Amino acid sequence: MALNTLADVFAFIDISGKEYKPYYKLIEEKRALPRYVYKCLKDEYICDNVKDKLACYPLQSDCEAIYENGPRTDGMYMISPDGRCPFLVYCHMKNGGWTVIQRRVDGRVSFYRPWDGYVSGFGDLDGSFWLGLEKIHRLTRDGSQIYFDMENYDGSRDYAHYNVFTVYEAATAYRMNVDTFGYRGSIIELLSYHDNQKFSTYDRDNNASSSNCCKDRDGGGWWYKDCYKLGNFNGVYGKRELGGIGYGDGGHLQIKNVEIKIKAMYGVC
Ligand SMILES: [Ca+2]
Repeated sequence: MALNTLADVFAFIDISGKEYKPYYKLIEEKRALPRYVYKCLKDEYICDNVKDKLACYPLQSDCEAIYENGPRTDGMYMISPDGRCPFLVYCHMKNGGWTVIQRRVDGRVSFYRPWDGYVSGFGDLDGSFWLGLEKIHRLTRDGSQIYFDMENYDGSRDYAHYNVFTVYEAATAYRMNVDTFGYRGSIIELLSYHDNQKFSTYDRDNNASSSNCCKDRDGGGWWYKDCYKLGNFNGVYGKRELGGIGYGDGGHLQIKNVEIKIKAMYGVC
């Protein structure tokens, strides 16, 4: 039995339809499913202890693997990239299954968050959210594509697609590596400006800028350098000036909505 969907998980832990609903809400709002699943498995909340059970009930490693195993519907799925603690993600099943790591569609979720928030993730997987650096690291450690899907204020769309993207482990302050090989996009290539940068938040300034890119520019956490080109996607929603969501290319270009998604890379190196 594969635990790909929420329904699979709840079937597995044998919760009736009635009891299902409040926990579903809990998952959406508090991201509390793993702890609850473990509890139901009569286990401690220690990832290693669950490993054997995960092996018995294998999770898929990402949205692409789920896609290849059948489900083709956009939505929330349970994954484990490495056999360790499973977590929920939002999958875009167009073009073979992309795992969404960030989305901005409204101002209901504040992205001005401290380091710990950016590490563990926050928001609503159905709405605006940041998946979390530790999860992004686990998803990209073996190399990943990354796709930025941007909606401008005039309704037009832009994109930027990289074939090589990795986020390193916590000890490196989640340093990011990007390669421009095979870059495709409707905007000029800008992410390489951030290559090899550590992640910064307002309470953890890991960048070369003499300013605090987050505090001074309302940035919500990024692989800032001095401070950004691509981009300020975790900036203030709806702010149409410096500090708002957007990117810099000799000036700050505002965008309304953005979605960032990843998929394993292969056949490009
Ligand atoms: Ca700084």
